[in-house]
Amino acid sequence: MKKTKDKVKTSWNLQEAMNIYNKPFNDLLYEAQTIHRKNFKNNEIQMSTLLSVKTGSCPEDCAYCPQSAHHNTNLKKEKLISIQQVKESAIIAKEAGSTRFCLGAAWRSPTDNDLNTVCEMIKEVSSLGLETCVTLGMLKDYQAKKLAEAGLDYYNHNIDTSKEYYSKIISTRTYQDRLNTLENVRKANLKVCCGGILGMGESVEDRIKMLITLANLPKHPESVPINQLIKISGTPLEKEQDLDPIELVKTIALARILMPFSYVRLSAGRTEMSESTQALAFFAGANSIFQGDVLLTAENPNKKKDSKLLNKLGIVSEELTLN
Ligand code: SAM
Ligand code: DTB
Ligand code: SF4
Repeated sequence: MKKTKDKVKTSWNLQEAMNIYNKPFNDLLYEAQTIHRKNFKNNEIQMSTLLSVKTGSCPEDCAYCPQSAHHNTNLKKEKLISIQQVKESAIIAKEAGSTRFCLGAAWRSPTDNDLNTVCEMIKEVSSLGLETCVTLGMLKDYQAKKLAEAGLDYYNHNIDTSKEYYSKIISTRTYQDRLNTLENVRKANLKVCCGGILGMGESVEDRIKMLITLANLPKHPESVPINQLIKISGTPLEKEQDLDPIELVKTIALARILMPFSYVRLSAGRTEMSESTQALAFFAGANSIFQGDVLLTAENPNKKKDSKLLNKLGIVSEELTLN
């Protein structure tokens, strides 16, 4: 039977969202799972693979990031890699079952010259029958259009946390800068991948406010990555307190309820999560992961470990449906 689409709400307020978040755990998860199975295939998740095409020496001072030039993280810095290297990695990702290939660059914003090269990379990846996503920092409107013309599917640009907590984490750009880029991406008719990081010392209210910002955008992001902070030595957040897994799962459930048709990705930080936490996150509505033993620069569970978990849970990877 064809699943019918409900109307999407983009006017959530804090009290409404808090009332959902504060429901007893089982009620919250039941509600999230009910919405999830109404809108998605019950036991499928979408797989993406990341590739860092330009690593390190980023001028921005994001407190969580190993690639910021402001922190000393022992990272091997690299110039923009070749189109051929991108193609080879994309072929491997496709063979491993990924349907989307995401290129990341440690830039505040791309130069027009670099953007031309990334456009060529996008064409190569697309020609392999993979969805494409890039994350290159801030974009001007004409740059977003150029990416769209090259055939890009998704642009990733995270708001990371609440507007109120943002300045505790990043001082070299504003929340409004982030929102402006997201607007340029939408105007270019690209799909939006936008989420944030949990476990940076923010409050539960900050997390809820972050989700409300996403859910109140004129159109919900098609993809919502929820990252758990990977505590990288040398960054200001290296000694941050561990995130409570129950809070992670509740936040995912809230994301599922507020944005019922968006893919919610259980993103960075899975190496530190138990199988049970990940299983609960999938039950709460997470239906996408990054696969491959590295994210951009940090560790991710390897294929063997992920296959073992997904087999235990009877979850299969979603096939790409071309529209
Ligand atoms: N420079 C671009 C930007 O910031 O928009 C793109 C690359 S940046 C590494 C992509 C995203 O990775 C960030 O927005 C952040 O959400 C996530 N990220 C970076 N370091 C992380 C960490 N240590 N733990 C969890 N997520 C992280
Ligand atoms: C997202 O939200 N998480 C990904 C992707 N979008 C680009 C990146 C996670 C990066 C983790 C740290 C690293 O690998 O350097
Ligand atoms: Fe640069 Fe992006 Fe890392 Fe911030 S998150 S330091 S913008 S690479």
